[in-house]
Amino acid sequence: MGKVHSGRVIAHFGKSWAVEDETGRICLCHALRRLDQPCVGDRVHWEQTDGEHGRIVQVLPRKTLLVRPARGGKLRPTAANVEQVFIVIAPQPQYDLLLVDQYLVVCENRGIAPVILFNKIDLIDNRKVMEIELKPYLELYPFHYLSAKTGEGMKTLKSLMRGKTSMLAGQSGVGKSSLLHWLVPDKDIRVGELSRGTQRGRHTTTTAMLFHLPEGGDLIDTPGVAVFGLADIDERRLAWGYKEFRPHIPRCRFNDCRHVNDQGCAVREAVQQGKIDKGRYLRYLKLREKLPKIS
Ligand SMILES: Nc1nc2c(ncn2[C@@H]2O[C@H](COP(=O)(O)OP(=O)(O)OP(=O)(O)O)[C@@H](O)[C@H]2O)c(=O)[nH]1
Ligand SMILES: [Mg+2]
Ligand SMILES: [Zn+2]
Repeated sequence: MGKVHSGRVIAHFGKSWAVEDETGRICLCHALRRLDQPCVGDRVHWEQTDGEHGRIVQVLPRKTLLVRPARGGKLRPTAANVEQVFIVIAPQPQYDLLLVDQYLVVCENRGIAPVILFNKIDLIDNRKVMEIELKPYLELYPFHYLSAKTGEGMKTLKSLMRGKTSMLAGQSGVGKSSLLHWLVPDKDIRVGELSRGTQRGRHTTTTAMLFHLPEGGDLIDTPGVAVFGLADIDERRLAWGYKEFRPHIPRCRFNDCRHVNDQGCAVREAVQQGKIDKGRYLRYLKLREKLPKIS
């Protein structure tokens, strides 16, 4: 047994993990088989096996965990200790509020704070028109405008990310990579270095990776959006993930109220009274239909 070091997993390639120690040195590690599979963002204990290699001997308790579906109906850890998710929307491609709600529900259920970023604000002439449709979101969550093209709002974004572990989410084409470019100027250099170490350059775009922000804090980039799927969300969690439903749910007549057309549903009543936005409620019903069916 060598000396045990502390570190953080900054990239995951198949059966090996790049672990960074306090001094910034990166070591490629494998993991003891009995361990819960480590993932990017994990804080770990590891020991050196030879000059450049090591072995993860312990995964420290996670504050939050995002998972994705894997073979055999299992869930695989994908990003750990993410504190906030920035949900990026844009006027082009036209934002999809059902998808935004899905991201929000996953964040709420995973204990992660969501922030909504409206990117490509340079394409908008009149913010007022759009704000009517987005009003419930402006009221429920932190909401910021920005442009990765002109740089508007980037200073605010940087300050929001300072000192925390964040992630960007959003449909294809909204500008996540463009934002990442602003936030992590030396991203490509780091990715290149890690790829050389693992001889897996071709695969880097499919690898989850953690980047340090110049002003402090970290940003995790994961390929695809599988971590925001509804694989582990059931009916009860879905309703709870609509945070404005929460004060009403305990007042539903039945404990197992589905908030659909159940008698004495306080959520529906709140919708009728205009206390809950109707659009959000209708999207709740749609997401409910998308939930994996319990057999
Ligand atoms: N006008 C304008 N265009 C932008 C802005 N941000 C990004 N774009 C453009 O939008 C397109 C898509 O941007 P990307 O950063 O590749 O989007 P992405 O979210 O990474 O997309 P995927 O990788 O497919 O998920 C590119 O042509 C960008 O130049 C912006 O603030 N304003
Ligand atoms: Mg991209
Ligand atoms: Zn109800």
